[in-house]
Amino acid sequence: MQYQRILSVQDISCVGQCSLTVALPILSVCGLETAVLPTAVLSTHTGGSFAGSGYTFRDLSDDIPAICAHWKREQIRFSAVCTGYLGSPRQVEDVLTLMSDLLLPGGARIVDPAMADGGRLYAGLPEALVPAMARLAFSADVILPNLTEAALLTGLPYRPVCDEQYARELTDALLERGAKTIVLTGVRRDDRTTGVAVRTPDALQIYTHERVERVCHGTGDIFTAAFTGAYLRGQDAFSAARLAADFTLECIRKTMDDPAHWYGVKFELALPWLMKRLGES
Ligand code: PXL
Repeated sequence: MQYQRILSVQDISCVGQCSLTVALPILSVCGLETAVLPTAVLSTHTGGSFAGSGYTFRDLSDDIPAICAHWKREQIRFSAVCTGYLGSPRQVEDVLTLMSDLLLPGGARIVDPAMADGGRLYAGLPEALVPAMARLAFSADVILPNLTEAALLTGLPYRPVCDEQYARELTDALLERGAKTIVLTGVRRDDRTTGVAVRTPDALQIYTHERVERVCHGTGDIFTAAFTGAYLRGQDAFSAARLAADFTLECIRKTMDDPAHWYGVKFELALPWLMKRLGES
């Protein structure tokens, strides 16, 4: 594998095992040099009991253009840009600009439109983020929406249970709007299983695996980081999605015995598993 430098663009939630604090270690384990562009610094993430708890939020939007201009002057370039939680339409515009300025020719644009779950936008995010995120998503090479985000990006109704038919409807609508490769998470055919659908114009493939009965924060970010690592190491999208789903499940398993650990998953304990699986592929 060629050594690659990639850029992860999302917030730092200082406590909460999500966004940059999970992406950086996971991408490093995957053998990728990972630069970061923090979009905001929060004391915690905004999910679960943290919503309405008085978390701090320092918006770093004013710093982003100057950071990117410095990199541009220094001819720092990236073989991929991977984005997650963004706080405003303005940040989305800045990400579109940095992708055209700082990506190497042929560089990958990987977008997790991390803005919603369970049928609702995350606490504190403006409605105007949705059309902005749609512009970013439909310019990307790979997008990784959950069901809520896919529904918001297409305007189709959100349904919490996703059979193959609904996965096809959502991904058809995403393809029509310009998506290229779609990795749709939360594809749940029954109560015991869940899975991930990988859709290209040519095919729809679904990987189904055991469903663990536990609400887990940050698992979308963990899935996206593991997918990105495996994909940039040369795995095809379906193999990378399968590996990322297995890794995410492993992270949840490592947390199951500790109900007090509600705000994230103990992904650190599963990093050796990830390294081993990557070594085998
Ligand atoms: O895990 C997604 C995420 C990332 N960043 C922040 C969040 C969330 C989800 O709630 O609040 C700040």
